Amino acid sequence: MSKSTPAISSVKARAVVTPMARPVKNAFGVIDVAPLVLIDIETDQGITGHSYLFAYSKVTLKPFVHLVEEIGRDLIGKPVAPFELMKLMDARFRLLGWQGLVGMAVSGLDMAFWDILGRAASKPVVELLGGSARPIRCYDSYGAVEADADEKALLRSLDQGFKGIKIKGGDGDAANDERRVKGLRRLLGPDVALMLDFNQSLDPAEAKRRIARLAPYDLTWIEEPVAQENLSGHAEVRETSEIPIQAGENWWFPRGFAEAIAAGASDFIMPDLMKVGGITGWLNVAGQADAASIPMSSHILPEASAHVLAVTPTAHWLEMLDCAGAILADPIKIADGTLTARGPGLGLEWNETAIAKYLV
Ligand code: SMN
Ligand code: MG
Repeated sequence: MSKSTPAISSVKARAVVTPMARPVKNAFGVIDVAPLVLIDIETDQGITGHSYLFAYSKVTLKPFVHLVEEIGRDLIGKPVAPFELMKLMDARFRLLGWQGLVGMAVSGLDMAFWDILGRAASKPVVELLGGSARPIRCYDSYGAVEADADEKALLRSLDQGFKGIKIKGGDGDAANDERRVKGLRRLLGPDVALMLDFNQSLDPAEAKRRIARLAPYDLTWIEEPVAQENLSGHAEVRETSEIPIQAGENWWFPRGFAEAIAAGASDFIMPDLMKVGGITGWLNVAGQADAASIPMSSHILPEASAHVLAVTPTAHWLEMLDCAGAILADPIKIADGTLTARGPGLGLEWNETAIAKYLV
């Protein structure tokens, strides 16, 4: 029973650029490949922890890999105690600041720490956290799709049991958004949740105008209508919106959520494990959301999100957007529109043959 906590012996990172299962057209362009940073942390007990980060840009991949390894090098010999390590990394980067690649690296390391603890206990992370693996309701996440051109894929999502579909807007004018939403609502029928993501593309006045036009289509949420750092702008949009506002994928660490909640920026929140401070940061925000009665969803990283949403008191929706399936030995499977966490740890095993193919 009294096995000691594993200690970190090495931290390695690799970059891959993999094909996306489905390109995601948004207000700023098309995401058609997934630049990923894969993290492997070895310990003195022979257990290796894994996590991955969606790096957004190919341009910053190399410095990102270097950053993960350098931050990790500083932690060699330390016991894998995520809470302690988070405090240490907070202190290390307090003066530099950790919004940006540093924060994503810290979050990725935290996820791999929890993976190690799960593997050491031969348990899925969700059980370490006091929960149990249970089916989490998912929505299928699309780009700027059209009811007619993308009908086949959308109907397949419904066949898979998805009860929610998210699409993007803001890539054209207000009439374009309305035409798309109207078409989707007609195709999906009244019982499927439909969400619209503006990816920060509007200013508050324009957002208010556009959202007013969308009121008849029973949207579950409007996501990131304005710039993520414009908390008062979010609150302003929310004040007149008949549709709930959703945001959080670009808010940093628990403190960022405390500020956003205090500003009344959003009806719902959706932290991204890569920006909220990994599992450790997520747990903090889950407590904030519970105390404030705010429904909480995830952003990408479906594998790890299935673990933490199962211990999130106000769990709302899991975003199904597959960025890593191409390099995982056992990619996630949707069952009747739900995803269930798998172990040991976070349940991530690499497909080394695929990694060799996509390695940068
Ligand atoms: C999004 C962000 C990053 C990658 C893919 C998709 C988007 C979402 O904002 O919410 O899915
Ligand atoms: Mg989004």
